[in-house]
Amino acid sequence: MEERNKTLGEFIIEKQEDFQYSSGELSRLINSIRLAAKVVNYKVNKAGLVDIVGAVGAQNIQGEDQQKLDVFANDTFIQTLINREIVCGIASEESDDFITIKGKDECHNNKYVVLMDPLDGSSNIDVNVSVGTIFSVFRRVTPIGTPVTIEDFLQPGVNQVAAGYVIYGTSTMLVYTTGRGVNGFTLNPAIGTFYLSHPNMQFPKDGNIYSINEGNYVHFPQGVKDYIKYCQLEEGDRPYTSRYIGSLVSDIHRNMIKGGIYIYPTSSKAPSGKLRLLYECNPMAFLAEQAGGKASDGFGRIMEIQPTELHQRVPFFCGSQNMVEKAEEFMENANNNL
Ligand code: AHM
Ligand code: MG
Repeated sequence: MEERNKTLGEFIIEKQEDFQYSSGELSRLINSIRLAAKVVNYKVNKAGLVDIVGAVGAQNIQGEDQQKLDVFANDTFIQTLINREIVCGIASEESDDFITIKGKDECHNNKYVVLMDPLDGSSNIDVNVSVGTIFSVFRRVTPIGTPVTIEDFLQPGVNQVAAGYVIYGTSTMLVYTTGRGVNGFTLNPAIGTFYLSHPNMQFPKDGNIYSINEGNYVHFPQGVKDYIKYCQLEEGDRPYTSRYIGSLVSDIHRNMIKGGIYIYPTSSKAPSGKLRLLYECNPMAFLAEQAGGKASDGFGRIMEIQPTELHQRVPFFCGSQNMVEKAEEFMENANNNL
């Protein structure tokens, strides 16, 4: 019989067997994300065809209420996770506060919370550029059977049990980790099945791509300015090349495959940076580390930051290990010279 790639469903079952005593909840959770991703993918793909990119509350030509795609993605992921009764709480970049989920018999019996950015980079939709969903999973810290509290969500990234992203690109992929490496699955849209296409993804130790919004250059800290100049210097394997889509999932995905660094630093315009620790940086940091890369706030490990609020922003340096370490060196030197 001809060998074919494993499907995501088969992969999940196989991995579930590795955890002999686990209840299968995490597998079911990944399964729900797979389903929601397919629904969102379908809508994202139609974005250019139907009149869907308008503002919330506006009406389309048929007189129906329009829903923006990021709102649609948010509702789809939340509804799928609620329907399947797998998580006890959800926090989303789209909502001010977290949601408590009761589950069967009005009890709070599930043990996982999910934090997500349902459609990151959504400003790119209008111009047909790839966007993504990012998710992060933690075991709750408060007792099972009680409603979740903010404590369950404000956990450092090192406590993550799973994280991943979906990239709605030239093809749609789901890339995730449960702490045993990173695997990528590509959707076959004809039959709606994800196939294992990128087993054991690895960030090259070095790279020659730097990804940063250079339009903000004058507002960057000195260490970042110095690092950019270093990237541009003609020496050894430099100058590096610059690639910036402005869609975090796409920029990280490319750099993970080709080798590179993504930076969203603090600036005089955004003193804490732009990206959110809980919905964007922690999950990307977990994936990066699991793939042999590195994620830092310029001085220390992203995943060791103790969050203080749900929508906290942090500077983000993520990518090939040697490149991130070099950027950290520049940050430290600039600080020492203050
Ligand atoms: P969003 O969560 O509002 O979509 O913003 C996050 C996005 C990232 O995907 C991207 O890397 C970054 O913002 C781009 O920001 P900028 O346009 O300032 O370069
Ligand atoms: Mg976002």
